[in-house]
Amino acid sequence: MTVIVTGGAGFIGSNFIFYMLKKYPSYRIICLDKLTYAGNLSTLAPVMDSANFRFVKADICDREAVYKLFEEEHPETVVNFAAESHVDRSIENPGIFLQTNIMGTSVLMDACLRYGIKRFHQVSTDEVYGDLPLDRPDLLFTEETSLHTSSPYSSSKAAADLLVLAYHRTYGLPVSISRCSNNYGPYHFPEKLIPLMIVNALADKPLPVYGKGENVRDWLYVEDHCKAIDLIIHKGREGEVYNIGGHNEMRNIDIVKLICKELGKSENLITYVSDRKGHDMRYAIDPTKIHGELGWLPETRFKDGVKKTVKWYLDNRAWWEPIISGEYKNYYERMYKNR
Ligand code: NAD
Ligand code: TDX
Repeated sequence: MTVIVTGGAGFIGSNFIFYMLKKYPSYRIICLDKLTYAGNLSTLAPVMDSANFRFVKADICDREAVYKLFEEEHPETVVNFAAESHVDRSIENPGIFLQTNIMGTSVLMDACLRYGIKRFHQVSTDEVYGDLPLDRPDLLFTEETSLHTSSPYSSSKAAADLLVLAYHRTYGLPVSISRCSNNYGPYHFPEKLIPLMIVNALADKPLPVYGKGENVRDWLYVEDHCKAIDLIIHKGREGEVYNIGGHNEMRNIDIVKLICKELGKSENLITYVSDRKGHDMRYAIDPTKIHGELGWLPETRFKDGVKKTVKWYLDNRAWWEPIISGEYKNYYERMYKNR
């Protein structure tokens, strides 16, 4: 089986590639990635020379490059992780989110139609459901929850989801969609909450908490997400959406305090800053469908996953130090100075 993994030089895509190469040594895995600021070729160094792995630098919006790759490789499966993924950047500059997340997805599906495919899997997000109130813990997102987006990022992901379902209904493309909650783990780009707090705390820099820090996210260790996608592409039903989440709701402020504790740093580093525009209050996934149909359950408990993640950042400074000393510095200034 040949699998194209788009966005495989990013956080979740790279973890998925490692997972797949280990679990299915007979599969051929092709990573197609544009290497934006969020893509890092050094992440893939451990597998770059594997006989059954190929890396191709290309933009999913580049029809010619995508068609050429399909012609060369004739993949059975495409898993689309490629996206602009950071909400704060989408608030600053929505255009590239629409381009990559919507147009890029349509180019990939056009290639699937043209060359034939067994499964196109779209990696989506719980953010397409909008948010839930803090005072209704009984409410969770199911696959039937209506789409109700808040940011340009989540709107672009919701648009892509609708397009994927339209290609299924109109052209019969064999698709599936997964909507996962917040991931954490190795290779997470340090613009996102957990890695940002770890690398700032290690440098004794302020830990910028948006608003009051009461917003809630449902955290899942990245490997559990990879296992869920593996199950969906092999056993999930065509045309279906599967929610993925670990019943692990945490307030941002409690996560930041936990990271301080793990690193032996003072909570005095915590600095409350002005809130994100349109900030979603709470996400919470109901994973009943994927559990019932495919037997998926999260395996890593949050307290173990956070310990593993903190240790990974301590052991892998060579991965993240070059990142935060480059263009990231300008981003950080723009986003956090005078906030
Ligand atoms: P990421 O930002 O770490 O990585 C994105 C990757 O896509 C990078 O390697 C980047 O170079 C590549 N890319 C961007 N634009 C591209 C283009 N036009 N052509 C080819 N490659 C391109 O993102 P992530 O956190 O790993 O998220 C991966 C996917 O999972 C995204 O679709 C995201 O919406 C979804 N998701 C993420 C989370 C999360 O918590 N991080 C949760 C649910 C869903
Ligand atoms: O400096 C910060 N301070 C802060 O308080 C940052 C970067 C974030 N936050 C808050 C905002 C959110 O409430 O922490 C929470 C998590 O923020 P992010 O890490 O930016 O993630 P989120 O906005 O929840 O989106 C993530 O989960 C869903 C991913 O980035 C998306 O790609 C995914 O779809």
